[in-house]
Amino acid sequence: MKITLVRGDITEQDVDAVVNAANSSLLGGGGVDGAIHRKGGPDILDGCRKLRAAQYGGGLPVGQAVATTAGRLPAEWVIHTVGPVYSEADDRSDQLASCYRESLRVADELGVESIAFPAVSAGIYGWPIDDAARIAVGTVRSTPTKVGDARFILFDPDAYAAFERAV
Ligand code: AR6
Repeated sequence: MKITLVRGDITEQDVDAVVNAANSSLLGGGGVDGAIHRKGGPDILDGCRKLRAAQYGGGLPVGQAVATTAGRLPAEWVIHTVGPVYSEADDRSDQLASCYRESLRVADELGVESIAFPAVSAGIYGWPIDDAARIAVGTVRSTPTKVGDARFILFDPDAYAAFERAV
């Protein structure tokens, strides 16, 4: 698998699937989630509502991933995953790693060749960026998948630098 780091906005990536750093409600929020719903338009929220009604009445659990279509985004699919809120007292690294593993599992089910990830949990959910980057890169590298092209899309220079160190 080829792993690439990109400075930029995940909503502009021309890949088969973009990963959304969502919350359990799947009904939108700030950060990456807000940007994806704003740019992608109402089809994405429609898909999320249907998933809630059909399968996830109680919300999507932390560490899991599900897909909807991508509306007006250049991508074909949005894979929504719910990162853990960072806690100093409680090591939630396995849950964060699971976000990347489960996103790749869903990508394989969809036959996705290229995927773009944000730094899940590293914004509003407060995960320290170096640790978030290490878990992200390590998990994507070590997960068996048919996805051949994985990109990490880093919004700010600090995040980009942390991912460079992790790679
Ligand atoms: N493209 C790429 N990266 C971005 C973009 C963008 N357009 N916007 C922000 N980032 P966050 P989380 C970076 O907060 O920590 C939402 O309300 C950002 O700088 O989007 O998992 C959800 O609904 C940071 O490095 O996700 C949840 O409630 C990284 O993406 C909650 O936030 C992730 O930041 C999830 O929080």
